[in-house]
Amino acid sequence: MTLVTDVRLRRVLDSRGNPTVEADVLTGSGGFGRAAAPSGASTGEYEAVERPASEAIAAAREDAVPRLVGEVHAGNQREVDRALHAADGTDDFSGIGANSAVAISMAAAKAGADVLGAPLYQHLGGTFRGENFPIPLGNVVGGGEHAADATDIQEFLSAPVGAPSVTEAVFANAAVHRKVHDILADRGVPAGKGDEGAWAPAIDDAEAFEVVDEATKAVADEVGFEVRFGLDVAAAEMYDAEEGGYVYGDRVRSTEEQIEYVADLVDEYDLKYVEDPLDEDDYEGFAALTERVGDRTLVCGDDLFVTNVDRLGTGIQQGAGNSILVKPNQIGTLSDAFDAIELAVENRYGHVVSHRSGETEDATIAHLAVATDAPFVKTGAVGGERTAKLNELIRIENNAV
Ligand code: 2PG
Ligand code: MG
Repeated sequence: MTLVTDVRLRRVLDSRGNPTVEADVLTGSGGFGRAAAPSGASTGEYEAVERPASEAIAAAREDAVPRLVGEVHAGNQREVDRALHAADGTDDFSGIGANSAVAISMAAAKAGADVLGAPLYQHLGGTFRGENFPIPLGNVVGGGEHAADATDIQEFLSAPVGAPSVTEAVFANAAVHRKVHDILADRGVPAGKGDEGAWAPAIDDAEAFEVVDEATKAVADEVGFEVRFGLDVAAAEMYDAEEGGYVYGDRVRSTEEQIEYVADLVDEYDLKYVEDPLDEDDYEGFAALTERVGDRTLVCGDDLFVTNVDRLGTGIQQGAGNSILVKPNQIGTLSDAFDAIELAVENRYGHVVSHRSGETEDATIAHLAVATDAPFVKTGAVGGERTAKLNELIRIENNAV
C-alpha cells in the first residue's frame, strides 16, 4: 500500500533566503508526503554534511531515487532510511547530502502516515506515545552566529516550565518575547531580530541576563505559572585554542573559568537549561559542569552530540551532559534520530527536539517531539517558520491534525 511510486525534489527558499531541498514522496493508494530540509549557521563540526541544494538534488536523483521508487515502502521508515544510506555510500551523507536525505526521510514518513490516515505523530510514535506534551523553549534574545553586534551567547530561551498546556506555553513565550522588546525600549535600546526571530540588541550578555530575567518574571506573574529561562551558549563558536579559551568580546575565559561562569549563572538566574556550554570536543568539561549543576538544570549537548549515537555513547560513558539536542538534519534520517533518542531515554538523558536557524514551514519536528515524548522542543517564539511548528503543536494538543 505504501510502495513508493515517485520521489520529486526541488529547490525552495528557507527563512534566510537560501535555497534548500524539498522532497515529495508519492505512494500507491494515493499517499503523499512533502518535507523540506532546514539548515544551520552554528553547525557542529561532526554533523552530517549538507551539500549545496542543487548538487544534493542532482546526486539524490541519480543515486537515491532509483533505490526508492518501486523498491521500498514509505510506511516502513527503517527500509526507506536504509535505502538512503545505501544510496549515499558514505558515513556522513556527503554523497547525496544530508539535506536531500532528511527531506526524503521526513517526506516518506508523512506519506506513510497519509496512507494510514493517521496523524504523523501517531505514525511515528504509535498508539502508546507519551501523554506529556513538550515544553517549547522560545528564543527571545540572541546573537552569536545568528546576529551580528549582539550578545556573545547565542540564545536566551524562555522556558515556561509550569504551563498547564502547550497552548499556554506557546503564548507565554510570545509574551516574554514582547516583554523583552518593551524593556529594551524603556532602556532606549533599539533592537532588530536575528535569524530565529529573537531580539538582537547591541547589549552585552550581562544586560541580556537582566532583561530576560525581568521579562520572564513579569510574564510569570501575569500568566500565573512558572516561567524560567535557559541558554544556548553555542560555545564551540567562541572557543579558540590559540586564544586559550572562550572569546567574549575582548575577554577570554579559560575552560575552568567557563565552567565556573556557567555554574554561577545557573545559580544566579535559576537557569532551567544550558545548551553547549563548552566546546564540541570537550566531553571532560561537559562532565565537570554536569557534576556541578546537573541535578538542577539540563546540560544539553548539541554540537557535542550532533544527534549521533556514537558521540552520545561517549558522552554517556563520561557523564558529559544530561540531555541531547535532536536535529534530524544533523544525522540525515528520522531512523538515526530515533536511535539517538532511544539511547538517550535508556540512559536517562533528556531529549530536546530542535529546529535550525534556517527553517521552512515544515512542521515535522513538532510531530517528532510529541511522538517521542520529548520533555522540551526548541523552535523559536515568533516568525512564520517558527510559528509553523508552534501552531502545529497547538493543533496536535487540540486533536486537530
Ligand atoms: C542551535 C541551532 C538552533 P543552528 O545552535 O541550536 O537554534 O542553531 O541551526 O544555527 O545550528
Ligand atoms: Mg545549539
